[in-house]
Amino acid sequence: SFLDSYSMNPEIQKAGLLNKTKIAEGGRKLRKNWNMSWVVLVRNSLMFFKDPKTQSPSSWKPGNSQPESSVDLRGAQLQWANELSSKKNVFKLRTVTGNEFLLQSETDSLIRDWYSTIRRVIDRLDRE
Ligand code: I3S
Repeated sequence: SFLDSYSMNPEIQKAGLLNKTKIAEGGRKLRKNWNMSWVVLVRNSLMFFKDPKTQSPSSWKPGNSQPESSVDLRGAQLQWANELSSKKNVFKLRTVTGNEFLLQSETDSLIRDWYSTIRRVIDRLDRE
């Protein structure tokens, strides 16, 4: 299962299910399309995988599954963005290349944990 590979992979700093939509690509605005995504933080990257619940269980093999997309956190900007959605608990992540994502959870503590974890990675990279 995903959790097995999570506990067996010491490079994974954090992983969990979040609601995600990409709202810009290279600075160009995109139409919102919210989907649940497995978000995995490994070193300096945030990786997005398809929600295993939307796949057949047999097709979900994290060891060999490719992320849908991956975000380099170096130079990224992070901010709470509740004004950008009718949903609660939304933050925006913007990469140096102008890709923008909204991430959201109904669970306050969970989204705050993600925010502060990503914040720490970005701040550490800024100091390097
Ligand atoms: O900010 P927007 O454009 O009002 O976002 C909503 C729309 O993208 C909507 O899709 P359609 O325009 O295809 O109907 C989505 O279903 C909503 O979820 C979006 O708003 P929220 O407030 O959920 O981010």
